[in-house]
Amino acid sequence: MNFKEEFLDKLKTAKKLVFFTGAGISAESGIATFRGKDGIWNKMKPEELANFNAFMKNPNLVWEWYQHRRQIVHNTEPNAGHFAIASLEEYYDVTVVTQNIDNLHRRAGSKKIFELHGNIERNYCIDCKTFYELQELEKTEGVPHCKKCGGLIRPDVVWFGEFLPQDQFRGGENAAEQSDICFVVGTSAVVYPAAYIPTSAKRAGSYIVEINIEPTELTNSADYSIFGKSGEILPEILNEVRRLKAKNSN
Ligand code: BJW
Ligand code: ZN
Repeated sequence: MNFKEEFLDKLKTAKKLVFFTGAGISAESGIATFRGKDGIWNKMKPEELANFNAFMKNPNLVWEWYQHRRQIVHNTEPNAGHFAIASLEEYYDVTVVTQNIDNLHRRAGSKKIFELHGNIERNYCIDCKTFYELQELEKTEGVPHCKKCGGLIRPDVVWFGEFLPQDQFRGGENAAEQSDICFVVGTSAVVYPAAYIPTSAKRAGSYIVEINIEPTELTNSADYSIFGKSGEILPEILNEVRRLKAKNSN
């Protein structure tokens, strides 16, 4: 692929990269996205399941939905896109700011990760806030209860109407503002406040590169939009970096 000259120049001088990622980066690992033509939420309305009231109304149904998604996550692997981001740490100071809850960046080897919407492996009691790793929970039919107080246990993810973990959001926003290039990968960029991150990065002077299979809300304000699958484009970027760095060292 022939990348834009301006982008190649940025890659030559950049020191700090941020990857702001969404469900699309995990699509090639077999995890369905939320929106778009193959989105899970075409079949299931997000508002009906990913909010606290839905959980209180039907905790078993919501818990089972997450159990089903955990199964999918466990049976899959990071793809070439996740691995390319982790490999770029060899050449740059790389920070991943992800909206995904699937752990695939960590499993691919990325070290600095901010998780804006939580993590599907962690859980906590809605009453006493005790945290539970998945393996600590007894295999019950439906939602498990807290060993300390009997309260309902929920996944440690951020539902609609809930605040994002402030340390993760602040950390991600800071990294984006300090980055030389902010890649926006596989996200429809419609869910706030996460979607403010690329905007903050741009305002602070970062170069915004979008990678998506189709135009999004962000396309007009991105400095460069590359249309294609992230599992193919990101390894090509890594190859380009390897060529540039090899040339520079001669
Ligand atoms: C590929 C590809 C390939 C495919 N290669 N690309 C204005 C300002 C601020 C807030 C709001 C606002 N208006 C409304 C709100 C509230 C709301 C919101 O943003 N709603 C919008 C939908 C309008 N936000 C909230 O409620 C947030 N909290 C909040 O605002 O707190 C303050 C508050 C407190 C109290 C009262 C009121 C306010 C919380 C948002 C939490 C989002 N949670 C979820 C679920 C997480 C748990 C779970 O997984 O079950 O997070 S929703 C869901 O969307 C999930 C995702 O992280 C998030 C973003 O989705 P993402 O990643 O972009 O995926 P998709 O599917 O949308 O896009 C995939 C993309 O990939 C597509 O573009 C494809 O083309 C592309 N793609 N294959 C490259 N191979
Ligand atoms: Zn409890």
